[in-house]
Amino acid sequence: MMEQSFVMMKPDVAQRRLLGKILTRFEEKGLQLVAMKLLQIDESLAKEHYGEHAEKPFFNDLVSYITSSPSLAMVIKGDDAISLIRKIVGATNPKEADLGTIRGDFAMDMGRNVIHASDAPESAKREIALFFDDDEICDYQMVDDSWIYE
Ligand code: DGI
Repeated sequence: MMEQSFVMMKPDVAQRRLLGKILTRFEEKGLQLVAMKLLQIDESLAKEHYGEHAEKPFFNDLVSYITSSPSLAMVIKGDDAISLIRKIVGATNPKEADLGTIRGDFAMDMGRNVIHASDAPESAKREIALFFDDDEICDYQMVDDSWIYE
């Protein structure tokens, strides 16, 4: 099923000049970028995005990490994109993430795990709406679709 997922490269990625390298992983897989925005996330947006973790001991550190420098927010589309992107991203703890995944290859610590990706259709919908207006999401055909999908 065609799905859209919310994906966000966290502040360490721009700082470490890895934005292009990580974006390439999604493009090379055959996924389609339909929205993208570099933004400095403020405290209220960070707290809303990570609201489910408000009571966790790491919450304040998570909010200060996410607000520390610009992040790259994206909407990425493809067949079964939500679970597929979670596989490409790897486990939350980079030390447990398989090599070959983004977190497995580019990160060391849970508190610097470089990327966020929606974990379910409901969270994708909520997160996309939090970061993008409807008219910021592009609807367009890729010329290589028939070479990516059978
Ligand atoms: O969906 P994920 O980002 O893989 O994981 P999540 O929704 O459970 O947690 C959101 C973020 O919060 C995660 O990317 C890193 C941080 N986090 C989660 N569990 C811990 C944590 N940070 C620390 N320091 N310790 C944790 O146990």
